[in-house]
Amino acid sequence: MKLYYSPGACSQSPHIVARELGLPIELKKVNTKDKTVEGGGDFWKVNPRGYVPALELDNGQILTEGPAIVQYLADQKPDSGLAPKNGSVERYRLQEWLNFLTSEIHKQFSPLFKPNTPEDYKPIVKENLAGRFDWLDQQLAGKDHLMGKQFTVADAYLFTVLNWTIPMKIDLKQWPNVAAYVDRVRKRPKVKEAMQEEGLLPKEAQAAR
Ligand SMILES: N[C@@H](CCC(=O)N[C@@H](CS)C(=O)NCC(=O)O)C(=O)O
Repeated sequence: MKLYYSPGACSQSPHIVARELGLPIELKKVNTKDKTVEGGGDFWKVNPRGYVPALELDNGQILTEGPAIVQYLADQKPDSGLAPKNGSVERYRLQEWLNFLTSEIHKQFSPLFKPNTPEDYKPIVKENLAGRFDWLDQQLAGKDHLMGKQFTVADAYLFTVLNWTIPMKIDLKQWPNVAAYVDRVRKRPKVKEAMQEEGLLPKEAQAAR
């Protein structure tokens, strides 16, 4: 399989998941501005909507939308625990989280990254995100991960989007459970590996953590 990604973007979530599962995946780096693929290729032809992540399956089909991709990957190794069994109530709980993360966190961040967003709208965006972080902080109280002890694909997604608070200068210390969660997930060997592979974590920094 090939994963089309951009460093630090939401595609980091399926990248982490693939590594956690030990699935061999070829990484294809995309320039999301000019829609080119490193080494040659037109990304518009891979995903006509022009955004990462996109997963090329072994049969050549292209699967898009992060929440669908991470579940597909986890289902390649159903005993991994990265996604509860299909059809179980827990699986719907996972999907509840994935939908919350995609619509209420990921897409709330998006205007902060867009060059055409008016400056005076940005504080409103941050205020809306703060409200979601309040909720997350309550949900993470006394828990290692979103669904409890077990790390799931939802954690790969949440960790990825919470990292965007760094460039956006949102201090997670206001939400102690969320801050502790990010620190916990960042220490996972496969998470470190994915960040290093995307060029986000130099070797020295990795050793220091
Ligand atoms: N609905 C998509 C959204 C993906 C998305 O927002 N991708 C961003 C990076 S985080 C992107 O590639 N943006 C470039 C663009 O839209 O031109 C999903 O959940 O996978």
